[in-house]
Amino acid sequence: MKEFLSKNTFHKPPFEIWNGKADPHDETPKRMVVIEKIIKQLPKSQVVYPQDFAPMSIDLLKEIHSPKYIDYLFNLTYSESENYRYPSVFPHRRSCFTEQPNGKLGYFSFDLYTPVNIHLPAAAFIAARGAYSATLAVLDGDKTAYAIGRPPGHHAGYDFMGGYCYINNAAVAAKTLSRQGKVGILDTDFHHGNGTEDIFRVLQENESDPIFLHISIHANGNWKFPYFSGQTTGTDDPLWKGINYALREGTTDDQYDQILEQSLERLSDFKPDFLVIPVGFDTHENDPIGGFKLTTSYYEKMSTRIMSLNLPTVFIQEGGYNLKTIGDNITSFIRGIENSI
Ligand code: SP5
Ligand code: ZN
Repeated sequence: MKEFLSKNTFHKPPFEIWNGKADPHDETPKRMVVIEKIIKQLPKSQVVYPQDFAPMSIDLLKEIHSPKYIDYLFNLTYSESENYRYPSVFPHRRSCFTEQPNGKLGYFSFDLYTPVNIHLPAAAFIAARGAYSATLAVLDGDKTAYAIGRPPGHHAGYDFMGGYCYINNAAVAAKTLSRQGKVGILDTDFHHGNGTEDIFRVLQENESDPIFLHISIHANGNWKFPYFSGQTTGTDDPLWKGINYALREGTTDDQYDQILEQSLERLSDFKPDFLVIPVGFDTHENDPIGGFKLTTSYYEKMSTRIMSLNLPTVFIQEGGYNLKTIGDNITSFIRGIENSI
């Protein structure tokens, strides 16, 4: 399998603000440096670097994000410096727009974890091109491809950034695949894929026969970030809104596996032509910001189950923050993929 690797080591947010204080930022360049070392040694891996990524038009991004948001993001190259800017004030529910730079960032963001600087647009664009290139590989006939990059994407919504995410890489993949068929998206990151859900709700509002189905399995919002979304959906809820499974603290391999099986059944009922899988290893038992109890060997089972749907599949890297275990976890996950091709 080809792995499209975007390390973007120049994107280094110095801290995230938690409870009014600066904490070390968990989404570090080291994550991809560790992963690179590991995947280069895997027998069937073919690592593809940004210089060999396909060219991608910014217009594609305006099909999944609002043009106003994308213009804001790419103009940061002209308005910002090397210093990262953090929002301090957010619009409440009856707000207007502002051109003031701190206000504008607050308008397009939802947290204090996702700062911007002059280089941010380039980093986010390269990661999105990794997702696009992986998608083209699958459209060209590869059974699977894996965009392993940062910054991640699944918290970036139609017109907002947050949760370390700026451009929704999974939505880039899904939108591109939809040229040739229906797309099922199954998000296995620890956190709710609120950005991806938002994008496909906007694109498919009230659509009785949607071509995208978004399913997310994640930590309950009453316990973990991003709090304001992702409660378990009812069986009568319309498909265009997506499906959510909100799980509790301490979820084990077996408990997760049951939910995964249910999700795959729902996906298979939808009869997709392609799958997009945003993957996070922050579900691991030793993740510093997680709280599930998944084991390293479970990731092989997880990817084997996903591959059992026997569909062309694009995997997209999202979270996973334990630098000591992320290498073993991705190795286990890729083993399940390679053994199923
Ligand atoms: C892609 C992804 O996994 N984004 C997750 C962003 C959630 N970040 C939550 C950070 C929680 C605050 N940190 C508390 C650390 C205490 N030292
Ligand atoms: Zn996550």
